[in-house]
Amino acid sequence: MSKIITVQRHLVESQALHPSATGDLTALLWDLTLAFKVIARAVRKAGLLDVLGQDEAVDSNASGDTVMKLDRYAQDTIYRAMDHGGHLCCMASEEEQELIPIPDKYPKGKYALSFDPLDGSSNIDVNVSVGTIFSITQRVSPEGTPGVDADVLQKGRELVAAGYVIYGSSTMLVYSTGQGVHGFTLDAGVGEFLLSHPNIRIPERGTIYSTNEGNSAYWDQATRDYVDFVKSPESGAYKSRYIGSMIADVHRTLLYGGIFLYPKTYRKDPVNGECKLRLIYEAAPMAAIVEQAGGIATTGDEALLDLTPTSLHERCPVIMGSPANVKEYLEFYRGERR
Ligand code: FBP
Repeated sequence: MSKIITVQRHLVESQALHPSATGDLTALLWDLTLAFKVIARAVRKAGLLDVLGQDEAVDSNASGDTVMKLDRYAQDTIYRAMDHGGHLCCMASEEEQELIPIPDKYPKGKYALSFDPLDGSSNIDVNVSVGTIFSITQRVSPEGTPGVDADVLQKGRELVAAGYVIYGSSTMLVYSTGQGVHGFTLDAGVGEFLLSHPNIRIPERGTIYSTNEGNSAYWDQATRDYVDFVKSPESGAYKSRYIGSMIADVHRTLLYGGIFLYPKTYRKDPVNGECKLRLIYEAAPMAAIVEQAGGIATTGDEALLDLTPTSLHERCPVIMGSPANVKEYLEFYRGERR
């Protein structure tokens, strides 16, 4: 019989590989998994509980997006699970304009937590997979003091941990602390995340491309040429798959291979263009997972993990997936192919 490895056991065993580890990061991630279980239960019962639909209490979030009740529930659940453990100096959420301080009554820890409480919120009411994305940085501000923006505004290469939870046909936690990417499936009966996908490696090449082609008229010419190429007989049999939840589209790309693109569009600003996905809450953590699994994550011009955010709600172009597919895209992007 195969070993039953809970995420807690995996965290402790991974920690043992770091002689200097104090157990703080392990305890932080441990606390987070409780929040994920509570959110998973609410998502499972979303149709029965009064958590579907728009949150009348709050009109829109930091980025002007409609806030759904389940977003708010997920936000509050993570905040309440993480504010008192003494591991964090601050938090940052896609749903909050400003940095979230740790209450005065609680100790300030050495890490900062950034998260998108419920990614894919436009899919909540139609029972399509949604998820929570998180990343952790080591603070740069003085020990014991309240955290500041700089603790969160760090390039993706500085992340000490990143991951996501997908609330789909099953609930799965996928995370990395820099020692590979590992997937755990929630056994609701036992109430434990059990190791089901150890050491995930993205396939070298895949035949699935994932993007919102509804935006294609507003893409740069190179991106349009690339997508025309993957749709052409010359490229062989590519399939188009787009769920509209980054977490679900990237999770599929991680397991099946292929490419996920949310490039810049030149709709609102024909000169500079605009981006949809957020660097801190969506792009950097997913890029950390994809790169750790052997894939490539880029803006087209540079690696996503080399971007240093200058504001909490900064957005960026996102192209990530299997190395062969992303390299092919970059050949078009750099004008080496048409
Ligand atoms: P939220 O985090 O507000 O849900 O927005 C992000 C997102 O839903 C991504 O998950 C997804 O990839 C993208 O927006 C879908 O955008 P579009 O509807 O323009 O295709």
